[in-house]
Amino acid sequence: MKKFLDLGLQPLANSYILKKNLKLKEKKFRLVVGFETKNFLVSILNTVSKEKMFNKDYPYKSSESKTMRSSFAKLAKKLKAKFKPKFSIEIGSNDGTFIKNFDKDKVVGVEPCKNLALITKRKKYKIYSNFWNIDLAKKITRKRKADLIYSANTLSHIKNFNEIFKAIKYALSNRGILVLEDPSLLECLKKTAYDQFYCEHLYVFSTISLKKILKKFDLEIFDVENISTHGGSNRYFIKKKQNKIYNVKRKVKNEINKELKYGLNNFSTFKKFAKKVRVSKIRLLDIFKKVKTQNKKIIGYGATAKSCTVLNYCGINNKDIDYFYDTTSYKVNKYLPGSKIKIKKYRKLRKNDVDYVFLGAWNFKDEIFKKEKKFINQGGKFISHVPYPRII
Ligand code: JHZ
Repeated sequence: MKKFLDLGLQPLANSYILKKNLKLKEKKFRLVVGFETKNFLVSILNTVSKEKMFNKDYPYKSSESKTMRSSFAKLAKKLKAKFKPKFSIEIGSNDGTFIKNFDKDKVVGVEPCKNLALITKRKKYKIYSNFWNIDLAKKITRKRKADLIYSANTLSHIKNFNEIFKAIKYALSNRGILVLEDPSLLECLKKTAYDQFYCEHLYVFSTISLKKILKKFDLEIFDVENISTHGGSNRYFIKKKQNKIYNVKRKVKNEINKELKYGLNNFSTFKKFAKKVRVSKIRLLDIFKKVKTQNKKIIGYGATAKSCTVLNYCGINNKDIDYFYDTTSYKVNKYLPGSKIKIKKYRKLRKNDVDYVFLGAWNFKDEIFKKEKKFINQGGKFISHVPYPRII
């Protein structure tokens, strides 16, 4: 593992602080990112235990954005029509935004965060509130194997590949497919979106790295789609090697060629990226300084896990940003880890209240700009650090 990026001491991204705990010392870890030359895998070096990150108070809910709700609904419709799964499993079902598009007797969810599992259980879906592993795979598929396993923004959060993919292979029926969706390393590098790295994102996958990992389990990618969610993700369609129902599409080779052309197999590419990250920090701080000297008020929009990395890496705190707006009830009235910026219940932006808005949820820029059209028309401005620090 060769290190290429040091994002400094970071708190746990989704550990929003209660007011009464503001004075307590936060647990921090050094966020260092490295490249494994053998597998071309990019991952963070110091990891935090899964139980610390994914617990009964997990704050992130997929249903908070219209973009995700409609992306999941559209995908569910497509998967049902194309693959006709009799039984499906979702690994990391969050608050049920995806599985609610399936019949209750044809799907189960796996969600270790008990508060989220409960939301879906209340809607009468079968949810296993455990971490995905081989024992659970055996339990779930005792009577029937899965024709579809879906997992979005979850496998990049799990450390033990051996257990994970073995369990997936075990749980899949002979015609079964695995559909994975995670942020794309290529997009992350192209956009200098270094905030894709935080405690939960152990990996940011490339197609070339995933292909190598899957090979060890006799699994292979037969199709890939570039999708816009979470700042640019890849959706992989994966099957057992012996499954000959689906041919490997040309698109897979094209994606691999695109990544090789960009140099995702070369350490020097990541050294260059790290340099761009350092420049991005300087430019973002310049913008904040400029705006602050004009006595303008800055607030944040979308108290994302990603924001944690940016704010703590750049040393931006509650002196620079008055507060954040977020629609998630679990986050409201708490404080962002490290930077200790208060999170307030979302209100539509008004130019009378605020001049500049730091876009923590830059991945939902289109959705947010649509919602805040009035503020923009009134001359309100946004600050974004992706793909490069700028005022919009
Ligand atoms: P969003 C989380 O990351 C954590 P985060 C996790 N590790 C992961 O991989 C991704 O999700 C999938 C709010 N919001 O999706 C809602 C508004 O307030 O970028 C959310 O708190 N108003 C599992 O946290 C946040 O922004 C809005 O109009 O980086 C978005 O978080 C919209 C659209 C969102 O993920």
